[in-house]
Amino acid sequence: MIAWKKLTGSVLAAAVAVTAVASQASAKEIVVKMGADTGVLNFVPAKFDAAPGDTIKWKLNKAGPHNAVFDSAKSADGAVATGLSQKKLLVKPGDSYVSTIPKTAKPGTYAFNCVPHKAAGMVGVLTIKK
Ligand SMILES: [Cu+2]
Repeated sequence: MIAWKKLTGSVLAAAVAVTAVASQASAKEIVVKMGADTGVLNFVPAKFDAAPGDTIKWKLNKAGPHNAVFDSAKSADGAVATGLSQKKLLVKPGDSYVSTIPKTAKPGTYAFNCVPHKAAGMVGVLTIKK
């Protein structure tokens, strides 16, 4: 009886461990600051990787207004690029919006920029990896 209880306990522990690993592998949220802490017109990070199902939280940090618009001509999948775009300008620090990478998104690079500050170099690249 004691042995059976021990066995049951270890099976339960194994099940919990598997669940923990599965949740680590599930969708993550990437926070991208719009405007560096120093006030420089940058996305931070400007280059990052994500997987289908992940979300990108675009958060106005400094020196707005900013937006985040993907260039469909410079992206692996034009329709996905359009869907990820956030054209509305954010003005207040702390304001944010979220883009969700579709489960069916084609892997590759996706170029984005802040429309008002593109010429100033506020550009970035998302790489979608399976
Ligand atoms: Cu901007």
